[in-house]
Amino acid sequence: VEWSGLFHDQGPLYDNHVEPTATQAVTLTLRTFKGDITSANIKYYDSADGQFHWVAMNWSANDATGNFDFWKGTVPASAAEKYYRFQVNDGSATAWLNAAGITSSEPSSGDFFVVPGFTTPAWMKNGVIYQVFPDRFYNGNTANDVTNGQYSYAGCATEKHAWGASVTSNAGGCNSAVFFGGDLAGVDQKLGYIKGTLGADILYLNPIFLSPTNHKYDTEDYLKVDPAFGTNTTLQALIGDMHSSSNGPRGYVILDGVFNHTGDTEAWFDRYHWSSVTGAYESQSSSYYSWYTFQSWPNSYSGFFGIASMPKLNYGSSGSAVRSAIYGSATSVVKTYLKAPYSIDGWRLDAAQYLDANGGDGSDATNHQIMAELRTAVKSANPDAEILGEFWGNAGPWTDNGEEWDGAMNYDGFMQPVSEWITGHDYGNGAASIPASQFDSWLRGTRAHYPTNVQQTMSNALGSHDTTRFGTRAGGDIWKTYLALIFQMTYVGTPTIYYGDEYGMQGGADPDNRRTFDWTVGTSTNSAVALASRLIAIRNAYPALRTGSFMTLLTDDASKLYAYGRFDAANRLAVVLNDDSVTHTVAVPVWQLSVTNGSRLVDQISGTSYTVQNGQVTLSVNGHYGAILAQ
Ligand code: ARE
Ligand code: CA
Repeated sequence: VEWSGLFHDQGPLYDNHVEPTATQAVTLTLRTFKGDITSANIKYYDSADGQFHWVAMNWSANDATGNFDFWKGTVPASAAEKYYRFQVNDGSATAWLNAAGITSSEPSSGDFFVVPGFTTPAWMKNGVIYQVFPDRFYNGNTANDVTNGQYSYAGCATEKHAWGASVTSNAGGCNSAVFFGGDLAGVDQKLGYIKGTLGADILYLNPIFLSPTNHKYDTEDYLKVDPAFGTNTTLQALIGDMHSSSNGPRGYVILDGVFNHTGDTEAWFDRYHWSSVTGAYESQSSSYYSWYTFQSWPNSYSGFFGIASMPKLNYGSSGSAVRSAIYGSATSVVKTYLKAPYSIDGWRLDAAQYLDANGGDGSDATNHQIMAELRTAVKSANPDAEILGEFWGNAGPWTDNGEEWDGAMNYDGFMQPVSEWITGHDYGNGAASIPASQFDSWLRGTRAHYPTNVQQTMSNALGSHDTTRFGTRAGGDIWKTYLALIFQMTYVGTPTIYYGDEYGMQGGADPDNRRTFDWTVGTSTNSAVALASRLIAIRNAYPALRTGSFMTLLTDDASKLYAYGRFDAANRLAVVLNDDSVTHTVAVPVWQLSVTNGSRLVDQISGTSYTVQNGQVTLSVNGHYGAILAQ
């Protein structure tokens, strides 16, 4: 069997129902070299009966170039989740194909998923996220800036610093009480930049509810926007302007849901006795006592990573008061913001893996039960809302049954491989840059963790408020940001720009990764911003870059080149990336995409046009740059 002819994924040309209902059978297409095989089978596991089943495939057609055969087979409809792989035979040899790759012996993991009834939001698949850490983006209202002592009841002196001042020079170890004045009015005033200049249409805001710290991951009141960021009315105005199509595309808003823990100033806890409510910390007969978990009241209690200012919520069992307050009831936090007058479009679930009962760490079935209930609550308020979990590894346990999250922050399937390939930053594969072939197999392996509709809504960021800045990993080389942006905007998953990464903002670990946005650099005339804007426009122009197939075309470890196809019924694109510091001439095998000789392909970045000869396009690509060839 010629392995280089074999192809299948759940793109529109290879799977007729990527999000099947329980009554839709799924017809799968498998590609082989013409005449290469004598038989092909789908072997699928059906979770309803716990058995494997075989479906013989039939030859169906050739491609337009005559190089390939297409075989088809159908997995019958049912409500049950299924997993499939292919077996192909050429009379003497057998090969196996699944999402993890091609093998000569049968694989035991990495199968493609069929999850009937599971849909993820189309706007998330087709959008671009811009992530804002509100205190540091833009000060739109100086009247609400923090005043010294504003949150002094929380035990740390509040400090207002000048825009642009270093974030590392914080006094007294109270890093989180240092403010710069950014706010929601500022974000609203800069939507022309986010939606207009860049073309991003999804706003993800780090926490905005009342809390004494700049990051606000220690919530004091979930139903109140922090006064230093604005009012609940300011939030409504910002959401309204994101939803409006008058200042750019119709947009969406995702808020940070910090539901594993509250702050210790939350009235339910009230460690500093400011509230008239009797909090759990204040009395064992408090009606909120059971909302937290005390090992020894009052000073020993479960918290996020044991941090005293972040006491963990005790979710108890189904129907508990905490579950009801956070997501269950009509007036719960989750539903309040999903409904009018806010109408947010999704929640990013902070530290989602840890939500649990009785101070547990989330590693048992309780966490999944809570997440499934939370999904039901979210979708009941808005069926089109996004549930984006925070997890740093394989998030499959929360996504793959279609009952919990829609997607997750993609650290191990995007940020880490991109950084290891382009910057050599060590995430476990040594200090040197990994070869293109390893980059490709890393990407394939992590895609295989998820159903296709989850892959398409994974949040693909170069960095976040929890990591070093990509610009710093790249050693300040803006060309590495260019290359990373070209990959990000052409890869599978929702591109996510952490404010400032579009111009290569520098920054080390927390809190230095939260510097103030430099509005003298972040403008349409900045070369990286202009490239990001161009790339988003290209992504928006071609559905194939969002929901099309992904096919590896070339890995060249010596010259550090990588090329892949993105395609659907309407368009075939070939993306070429050069991770070397010098220009290379590269012959891209576009025959793999069934592009015919004599066809003209145009690089959507430079506008240069090329003609296909001998099944290839030959072009010269600058170091740390790329091309997006489209027919
Ligand atoms: C503050 C200081 C830090 C200091 C820390 C501990 O800024 O310098 O090290 O306190 O004293 C929020 C704030 C942080 C703050 C923290 C504690 O944003 O600035 O740190 O609260 O007060 C793990 C968790 C994951 C978590 C990351 C940071 O699993 O949930 O650690 N991320 C979320 C948010 C954070 C937020 C919180 C949680 C708390 O995104 O911003 O912090 O609400 C591996 C592991 C992961 C681990 C990851 C990173 O990959 O597998 O589990 O994530 O490393 O460490
Ligand atoms: Ca302000």
